[in-house]
Amino acid sequence: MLLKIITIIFVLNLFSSIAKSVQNTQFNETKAIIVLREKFEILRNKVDDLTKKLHQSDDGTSYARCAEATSDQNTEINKINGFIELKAKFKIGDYKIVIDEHEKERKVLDGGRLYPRSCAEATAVFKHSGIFELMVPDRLPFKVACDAETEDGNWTIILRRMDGTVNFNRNWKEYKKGFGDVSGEFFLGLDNIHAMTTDQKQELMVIVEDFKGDERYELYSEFAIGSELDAYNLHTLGEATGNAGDSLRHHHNHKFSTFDRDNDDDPRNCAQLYTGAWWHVGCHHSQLTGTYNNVESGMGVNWFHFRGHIYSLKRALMMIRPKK
Ligand SMILES: [Ca+2]
Repeated sequence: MLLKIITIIFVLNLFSSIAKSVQNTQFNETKAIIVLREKFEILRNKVDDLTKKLHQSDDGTSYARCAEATSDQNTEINKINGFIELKAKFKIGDYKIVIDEHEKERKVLDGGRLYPRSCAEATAVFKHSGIFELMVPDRLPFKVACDAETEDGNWTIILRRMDGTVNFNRNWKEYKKGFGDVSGEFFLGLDNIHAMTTDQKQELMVIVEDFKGDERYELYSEFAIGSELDAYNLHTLGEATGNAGDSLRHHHNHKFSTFDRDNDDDPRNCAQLYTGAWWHVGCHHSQLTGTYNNVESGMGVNWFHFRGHIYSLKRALMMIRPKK
């Protein structure tokens, strides 16, 4: 018990000294602030875990002693954290860096923001497809795959299926955050997609390909999803044009569901039943998150108006770009 209290106090002291060093920095490098804030969060979580463990294994006396011993540090830490937030926000207005993740090359531009807010901005600088870091308001920077070629480029890829190497049958938390490998199969994450579609009006391109090499597309003039509070509702879906068929219309104005978060309109749990998280209704006309190569009805990577439910597509892409 004593050891746990000592550990908590030690971590809190470490935490406090990092916070002080951040406070005393002149903030020449905003990226450094972001890294420090991440360390800060890790330490905060560690303290929370230790406190919880102590609470669970204790009759109350030691926990009270520990809380007393650490309350001043906690107050100070919260104060400093608020200060860091403010400073970070202030610096983010100062300059813009575009990093080409393949070449490890970076270009600094005058004015604007710290990072490009879309692939349109990133590829305007580098003139080619690649992996870049973006940042949109209220989000930490995140890596994305940009497509500078398809139909005049400027696309940020938000979902890609191509070889079945990544498991897409995942829970709410993982869909919220995003997963996979931006060089291969991945999902960008619902929070990032919400932030991007809120920051700027976006159009959506869906590309689907079967195993015979027949490639189709469907372009939506507008696309936006709600926040987590709204279960990432697909509230905006503009006019569709293309030759793949409009298999997303059915999902317009529906909430997102995962196997552990059933927000569909069906007595069943669609995401669990069809092994794919989507804006399920009762259940789906499309499910680009389905199980790769699974040709059982509705289980695979489906785009109903192209190859129906008893077919799993070879390749599927969803990508967005700011509307002109
Ligand atoms: Ca249900």
